[in-house]
Amino acid sequence: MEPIDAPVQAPGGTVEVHSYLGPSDERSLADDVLDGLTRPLKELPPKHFYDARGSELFDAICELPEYYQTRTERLILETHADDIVARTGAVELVELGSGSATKTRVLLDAMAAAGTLRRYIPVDVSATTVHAVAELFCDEYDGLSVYGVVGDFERHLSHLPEPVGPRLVPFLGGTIGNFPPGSRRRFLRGLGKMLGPGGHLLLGTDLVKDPHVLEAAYDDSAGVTAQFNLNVLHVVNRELGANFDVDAFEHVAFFDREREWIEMRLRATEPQQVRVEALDLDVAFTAREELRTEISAKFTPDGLGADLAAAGLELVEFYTDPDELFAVSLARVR
Ligand code: SAH
Ligand code: AVI
Repeated sequence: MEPIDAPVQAPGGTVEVHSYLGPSDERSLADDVLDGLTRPLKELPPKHFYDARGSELFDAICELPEYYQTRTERLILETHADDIVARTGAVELVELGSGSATKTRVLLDAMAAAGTLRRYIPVDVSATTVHAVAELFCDEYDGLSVYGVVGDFERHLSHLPEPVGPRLVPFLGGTIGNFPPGSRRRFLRGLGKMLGPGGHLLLGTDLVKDPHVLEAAYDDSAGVTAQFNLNVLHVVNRELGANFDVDAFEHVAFFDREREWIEMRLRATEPQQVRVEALDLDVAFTAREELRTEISAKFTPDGLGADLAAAGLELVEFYTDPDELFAVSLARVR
């Protein structure tokens, strides 16, 4: 698709946002729904959570007492940002699944302090967050050039501009854990190709820990994660003319100890017949039948090293917090 916005000169620097989402992405939701709802274990991929409301709900999750990930990853970045910038000499950040990019400021501040900061490239399927972050950071960071990409990081990374110097690619929040293990390695291998000369990946991963702590993080007492989970049904209702009775589904989250991942599901509380008009599809749910909406893998340092090695990447530094709840890995092409 053609870019939708022309560059704009803003007080702080330049900002441009390019969108690569179009009719083929409505197709992507349609294909995922058709494929996912006709499987023996019904499933929808997590990227469809993030419409404007889903992105807001995710931001609310990040503030929850039970969701230790965000504050812990921020602490790790605050502790080591200067080291990361010194080791990489990064002049630009290409952030995958940037969302509202609150932790990214820590890196941008360290780059600004080192005098290397030139460009920020947020990449996200959520158009609202890319636009908001692009405007905000362009205003806040003097002389920063922001090149926003509204797109799918699994399909649109070939549209990125050429690096302007050493590139750092933050992929934070543990989003890599939302890939199943096989595609995770394939995706990481693909990232190696977009790092450019001297480029580094900065990968945030949640670590294996007490299952009660993990399960509480995905089933908070205020019910925000339940709302986030159920939101995907609103997305399908709105985008594909479906008639899910959202109130007749309940949120389920459990840690699969064998696979070492959290699974989120939506369970039908009673039998339900769902019509998806845009697909001319009728789907039956039996009472208590579950729809899987997300896996969120938890890592061990060894497992992470094996994934990076299998993807042709080498670990440069492994940063963690004192309680070893979360990790941020700096890696480069081997
Ligand atoms: N990096 C932020 C946000 C994490 S939430 C943080 O650490 O807090 C995951 C983000 O990835 C969301 O903003 C979501 O819209 C985005 N996302 C999920 N799947 C995506 C995909 N396939 N392509 C691009 N962005 C995606
Ligand atoms: C974005 N992603 C890594 C989050 C996670 O923890 O898997 C999404 C999320 N799902 C429930 N709570 C948060």
